[in-house]
Amino acid sequence: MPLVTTTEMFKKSMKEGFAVGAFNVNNMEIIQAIVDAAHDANSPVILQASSSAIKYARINYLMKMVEAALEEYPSIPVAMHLDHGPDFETCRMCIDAGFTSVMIDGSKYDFEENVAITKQVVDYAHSKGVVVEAELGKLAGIEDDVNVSAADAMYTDPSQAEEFVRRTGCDSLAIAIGTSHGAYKFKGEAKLRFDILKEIKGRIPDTPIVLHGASTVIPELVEMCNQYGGNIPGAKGVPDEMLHEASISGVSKINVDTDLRLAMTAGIRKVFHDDPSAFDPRKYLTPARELIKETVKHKMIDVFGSSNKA
Ligand code: TD3
Ligand code: ZN
Repeated sequence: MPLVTTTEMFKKSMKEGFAVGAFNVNNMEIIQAIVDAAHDANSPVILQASSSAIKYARINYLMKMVEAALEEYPSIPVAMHLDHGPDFETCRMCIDAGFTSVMIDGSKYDFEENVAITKQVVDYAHSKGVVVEAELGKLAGIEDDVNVSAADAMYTDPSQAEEFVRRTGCDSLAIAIGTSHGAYKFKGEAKLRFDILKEIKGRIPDTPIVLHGASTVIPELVEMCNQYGGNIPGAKGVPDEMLHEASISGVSKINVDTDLRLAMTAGIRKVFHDDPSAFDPRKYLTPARELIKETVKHKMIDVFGSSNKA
């Protein structure tokens, strides 16, 4: 089937209590690993690219590879999404290039400015049949192009969320309940504000909720990186149990990038460690691709509950 928007998958996710994984892509191996996993799990899937990923891979290459994936797996619903769209122009470029979903991240602005820029993107996107994710509240940590210090981290205000969705007409809303981007999410115990999620869900029950910064920072992958020459001490993410809880508590989209990066790096490091004479990219990218696929499958089947929901 052609690329789909997230509308139907989110409707199903809210009705049946599961979350759809949104995985960041920037090269062929990552795209293949994710759609192979979606096929094996019979799961809907969202492929997403940030503006820096688009700069890296080039938009036409990304779209052509995604097109190839659709041809390979015609029965899997796939949405193509812009992650953290920084401005109207970038959103428009992606909409015009065939993305079926865009995020406008106005969380760096004050409330009124966020409403205004989001509304501008919604008007254009909807005129082209494309859906829009917006963000209210601030995540701590480092986003690809955005740098928000932990002190600025701000949970989403539920009453503001209601007004924001009503005034912008956005199709889904990313919220801040304690997650953050990258490999260092928590110093001590992992803690998410499920009480805030519940309150938001109570006020906007029909709006799909999105969780950013939701990688588990899978300990086995971190250990594997470190065992084979890496140095990533003290990394910590959101435990699987909490992501599962979120999946059955009204979160419809869960974003994962860091775990894919770790899987790729761990796979490549192991080959170089085991065989320092290796220099055929296929030799070190094949196990890396396999490790990404297993990581994505695990999330779909064991954590998000999206398997057999295609
Ligand atoms: O938007 N993203 C992906 C880009 C952030 C850079 O890692 C996410 O929300 C995923 O966050 P995580 O937990 O994978 O870093
Ligand atoms: Zn994000």
